[in-house]
Amino acid sequence: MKTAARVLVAGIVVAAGVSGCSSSSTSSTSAPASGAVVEVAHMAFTPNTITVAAGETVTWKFDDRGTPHDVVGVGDAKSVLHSAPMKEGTFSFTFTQPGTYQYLCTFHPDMRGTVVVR
Ligand SMILES: [Cu+2]
Repeated sequence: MKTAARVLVAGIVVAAGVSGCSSSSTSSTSAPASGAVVEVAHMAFTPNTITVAAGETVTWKFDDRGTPHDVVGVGDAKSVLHSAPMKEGTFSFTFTQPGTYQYLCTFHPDMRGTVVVR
């Protein structure tokens, strides 16, 4: 628990894998360091829906044992949110406009996720 706070300060949330803690209470954080991480593994985006503040960066962390995935916006989001296919590594996108952004993996269209920007 206290380790999580320390990791947030360091800004390396990716390495910690924020599995246990809900990120919904961090919206008032003044630091611009990105805290929103979506894990791309086991044929799914986790968490499936993530809420961030406008100006915040979401990082997708790809690690699905050699299975390629991507992050492509649905509808209007398609022109802005578009990662390369990745088997591992990270893709980051900074959301500046409030709204609801739905996205999917073009390899596996059943893999879907949502980013809510306030
Ligand atoms: Cu996929």
